[in-house]
Formats: sequence, C-alpha cells, structure tokens
Amino acid sequence: MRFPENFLWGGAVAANQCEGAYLEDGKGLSVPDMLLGGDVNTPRTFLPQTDPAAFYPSHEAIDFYHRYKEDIALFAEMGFTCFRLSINWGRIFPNGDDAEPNEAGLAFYDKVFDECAKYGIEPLVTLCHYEIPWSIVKKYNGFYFRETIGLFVRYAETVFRRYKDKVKYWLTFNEINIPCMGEGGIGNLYGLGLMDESDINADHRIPLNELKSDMQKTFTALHHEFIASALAVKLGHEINPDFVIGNMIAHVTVYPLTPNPKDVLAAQWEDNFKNNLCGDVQVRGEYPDFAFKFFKDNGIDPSFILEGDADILREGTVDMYTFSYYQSGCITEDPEAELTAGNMVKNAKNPYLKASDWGWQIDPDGLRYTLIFLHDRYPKMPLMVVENGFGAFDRVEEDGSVHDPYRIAYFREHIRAMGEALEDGVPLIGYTSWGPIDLVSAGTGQYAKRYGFIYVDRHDDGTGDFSRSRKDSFYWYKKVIASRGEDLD
Ligand code: BGP
Repeated sequence: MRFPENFLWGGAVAANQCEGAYLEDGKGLSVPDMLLGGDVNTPRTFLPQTDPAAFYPSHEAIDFYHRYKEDIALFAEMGFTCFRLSINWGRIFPNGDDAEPNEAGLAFYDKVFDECAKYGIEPLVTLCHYEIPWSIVKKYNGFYFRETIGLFVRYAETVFRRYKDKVKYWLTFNEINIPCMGEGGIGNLYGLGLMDESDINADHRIPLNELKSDMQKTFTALHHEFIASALAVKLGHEINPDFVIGNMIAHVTVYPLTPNPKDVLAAQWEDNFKNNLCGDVQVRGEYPDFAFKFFKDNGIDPSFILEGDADILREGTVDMYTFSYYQSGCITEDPEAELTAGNMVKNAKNPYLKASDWGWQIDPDGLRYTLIFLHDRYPKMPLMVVENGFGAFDRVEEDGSVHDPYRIAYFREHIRAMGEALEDGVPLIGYTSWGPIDLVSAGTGQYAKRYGFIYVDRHDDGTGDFSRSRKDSFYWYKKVIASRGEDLD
C-alpha cells in the first residue's frame, strides 16, 4: 500500500525534552525544569527550588538548542517532510506576564524554522507541550486562574504573527486530556500547571504521584485551557487563514477485558471520559452531555463556564484532530484483575498483547481501530498521528552501531496499521513518530528510555558527549519514507 503523495512523514519532539539551555538567552523556568528524574518503578520528583546539586534532565536535555542544524540535517537525510516541535513558552515570555516578548527567544525559532525550510520540511508547532512558565504556576496557579487564558492568547498571538509565513501547521496544547487520565497531581502539573499551594511552596522533594489534586480545580483549569485553545484557534485564522490548527489528545485506546456488559459499559465510560471529553469540546465546540453527568456525580460545580464561553468554544473548533498513540489497555470491574506495569496509565493487562520494558502494551491493530473510531466520531475531520514510538534500552556495539530490530518491528506494524486505515477510508494526513532522536522521557525523566532513530550519547548519570549516530532503524525509516510506506521490510 502506498501512502498518499502529500502525506506528511516525520518525527516529533518537545522543547523541554530536547532543547536544554534552560536559562539561556533570557529563558525563564518552566514546569519541566523543576522535575528530577525517576525510572519505571520510581516516580519523578518535584522540587520547587532549583537544587544546584541535583540532576535535572531538562536543563541540558540533548542540547538541541545548540545542535538543531545537525539534527534537522539528519531528519532531512531520513526524508522527513514534517517536523513536530514545540515552542518553549518561557523562551518567549520568561515570566508568562512580561510586558514584551523576549527577542532572543523569538530569534531562536526563526533560525530553526529557516533550517527546516532549507530542506522543505514543514514544521508542525505545539504551542504548549507541558512548558507552562513556572512563574505562571506560582502567581496564577497555572490555568486555574482565568488570567492565564489571556497570557496564553498573547503568547499565541506573538508567535502566530512572528512566524505566520514560516509555519502553517499548529497544535494548541499537547495531550490536553492528560488531567482526565486519572493520575491526579501528575496530570495536573504537566497539563495545567495546577498545584496545591502547599506543594508549590514545599521545601522538600515530592514524588509526582503524591502531588495533591482537587477535582473542582482540575476541571476549572481544564475549562480555561479549552477557552484559551479556542481563542487561539480563532485568532490564528484571523492572522493567517491558511493556518491549519489542531488539538492533540493522548489517546489510550481501551477495550473491555471481558464480554461482561459491566466491563463493556465501564470501557465505554473510560473512553468517553479519558479520550472523548476533550476531543468533543475541541472538535464539536461544546461539552458532551456525559461531562455534565460526571460533574454532577462528582460534586463539581460547573459555574466556571461563564456566559459567552459557549460561543468561544463554538467559534474556536480545530481544523484537524491529532493524537498520540502508544498503547491500549483493558477495563474491567474486577478489582482482582492484573494491571499493566509502568508508571503513567495503569489498566488491566491484555492477555493477547506484549509490553515494552516500561509496561506499555504494544497494539498496532489498536491504532487502526482508533483511526476508524475517530473517523466515525468526527466525520470529515483530518486526522494525524503526531506521536507513536517505542521506548527501549539500546546497546551500543563496539563499532558504535545500534541494532534495534525491536523498534523497527514496532514501527513496521504501526505503519502497516495506518496503511490499512487509509484503505478503510480514514482521512489520515500525516505521521510524526515520537522522538526520532533520543531525548528525555517525560514520564520518567530518563535518557535510558530511548525512542530515537538517532542515538544520542547522553546518560542518566549526566555523562556523555551528546554526539549523534544513526541506529539501524534510521536507515529503515528512510526507506519507508522513500517508498511512501510501501517497503516495510
Ligand atoms: C507523551 C508526551 C511526550 C512523550 C511521550 C512518551 O505522553 O506527549 O512528551 O514523552 O508521551 O512518553 P515517555 O517520555 O514518558 O516515555
């Protein structure tokens, strides 16, 4: 099966996971800069004061800030036609509410986009990939205060105007549904920059799974993000009618563990709440009915929805639905069911699937299923898979090569599944694999959890010279792109 000629092929990164240079050229601290590393069994920890003795993975990350030319050249060598990256909000407005944007930060992304243009690579830019300025967390409690909507829209307007002739494809918030994932404080901190005041001001390390969370605040802040996103979409279209602006959902596909109707209903609920609530608001421009039932059942007062908000949501619907897809999980009412390992999303284990070393269940057919499902739910809406990949331990051979057949196998089956979905009639317009170059893991803060086609010599103990080299999968993905998805061997 050949993918369409104009299909966007590429890879995706986030500023905080690759740039480093965390205080360079006027950048302010952002949420990920406050997080220390963990591993599959140890949650990352949060520490509000920067501890000079501690190792913060985002502070240097993979030094993309100084090596973007080399990295983009490698992407071009693989044949990328699209590169998804985020702008680090704190490079543009270091405190979030500064009077003027930081010119040095703006100039950096000019250089990055110009470099992409040199190779005919279309940038796909996420406005906020967990990179909420730390000052916004302290002053406005992330998106909990309504003021943050205005701060975000001003930031969006600044970059839309600045790059209006360089960037056509935009996403507002990465994985906006993370706060619905049921991970309490983790989802809130990453997604909304929302924290309990006592946690913000703590003077000790707090494991992320122990951050406090409050449903009323969570759904207030999430509503503010919806409004911020909708206002940005509307404004973007005014600035350049050719902009294509999407949402971005962390799609964890769910199945009932058994045919027990109770499991089937529970899975449907889970899917609605975790995946579809945010998607519906951003694609259809209004809250689905089940959201209000959820608010009622959980004592959430929806008075955060102000008069006029319904119009804003309706006028700011997205042009494309994009999502990350890594895994699926099973839902059951049975409290004894075995859960998947790993540290973010925990569902019941699917007996038919294998999992990565981090417990993420590998399910390529689930990607086809998801694409068909989304096309049914949002007919005519262009879809794009903007994250998908396999985090694994890699071994460097003596001659410097990295043989990663497990990664190739993962991608082969997922790309095949997308081809099948295209044949099913799904309007899939592009694919950016997660972490085409090794970077810092968001979930664990590890370097050892490697996703790349490109190896980066950097390790969890802070050693390594940041040099880049091509893994076997590099040559494989290059061949796949050159053959438009036909040659998957
Ligand atoms: C998504 C995030 C990415 C990325 C990816 C892989 O949820 O949008 O930022 O990190 O997951 O997760 P991890 O890095 O935890 O392996």
